[in-house]
Amino acid sequence: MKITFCCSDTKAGPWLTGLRAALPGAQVEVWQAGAAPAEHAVVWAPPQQFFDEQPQLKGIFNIGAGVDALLKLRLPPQATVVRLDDAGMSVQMAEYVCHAVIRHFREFDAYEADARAGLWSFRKPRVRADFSVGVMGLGVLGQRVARALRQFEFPVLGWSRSSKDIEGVRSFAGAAQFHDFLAVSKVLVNLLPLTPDTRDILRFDTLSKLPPGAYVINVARGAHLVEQDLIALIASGHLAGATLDVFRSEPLPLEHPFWQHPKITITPHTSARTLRDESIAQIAGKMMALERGEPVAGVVDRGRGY
Ligand code: NDP
Ligand code: OXD
Repeated sequence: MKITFCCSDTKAGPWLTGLRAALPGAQVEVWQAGAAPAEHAVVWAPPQQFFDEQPQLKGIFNIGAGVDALLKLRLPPQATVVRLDDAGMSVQMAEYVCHAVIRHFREFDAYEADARAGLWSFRKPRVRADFSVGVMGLGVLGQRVARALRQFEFPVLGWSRSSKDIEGVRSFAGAAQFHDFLAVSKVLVNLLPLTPDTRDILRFDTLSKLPPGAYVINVARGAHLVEQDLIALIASGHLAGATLDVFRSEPLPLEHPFWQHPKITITPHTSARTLRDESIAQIAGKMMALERGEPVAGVVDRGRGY
């Protein structure tokens, strides 16, 4: 079996070593223009030329959960596209989102500022029952996040295409229930895939449906959020602030207002990193299952876009 590896911004050496160890007998090489045809590809942000030269591929394994960038390319129509299915990302996402929710709920940012100013002052405790956290996207990552938030006894709501039955999580589904979901989400967490249906979904009219003083956490994709609308709604006082891990342009340009905004906390697309060893084990297992003609989890539905 021949495997070609084409991942921008990723050191190939350890991936090749890991894939070779996990798939003894397979020939694993870094793709170069003009390379011989392979059966399977392991990719992140490959150029169009890669697929133009490898039209015979059977399996395309994306070393990330989101496939929005991949699906913009012309892919071999017969190839099965497989994304990472957790592979150690969901626990990281749960940590990140719980940290952001709790930091906001307990006003730890204000306490940090007080401490730096030499102030010993208390704030009135906020009422947990008033802090419903709405999770957009109840897939692999969203469900883990929703369950983790329940451990802290926040009221948790979720919104997805199809309705879900998750203990302790109130499910809203589809466009028909979107506004009802927003109206009761005091904290909004975005974990949707980026598709034509979800691009710009966090914009003035939708964010305006959140209760006054709501807080936004975007950990999915920058293009879900219309950034100037967020700034306008914080300035008007309708939103309390935001924690953002993803941006329309990454790295975030130095002149961007988010860098210095006092009510916006940013991180550099790091909420859930691809973990190499977990990813290699998952990809190798799925490649062998595909070779045996068995079903695998995380197959992308190209029509749906995720
Ligand atoms: P999944 O495919 O497992 O889940 C997607 C969820 O979104 C599903 O619940 C799906 O509904 C729901 N959904 C999709 N389209 C719509 C829609 N139009 N309306 C309502 N709900 C919709 O994805 P993951 O949980 O694995 O990952 C989610 C995203 O997180 C990734 O696509 C990626 O962009 C982002 N991500 C960000 C990272 C970071 O470091 N910042 C790291 C990893 C991922 P249904 O269940 O009904 O199909
Ligand atoms: C992913 C990401 O989609 O890192 O996995 O954003």
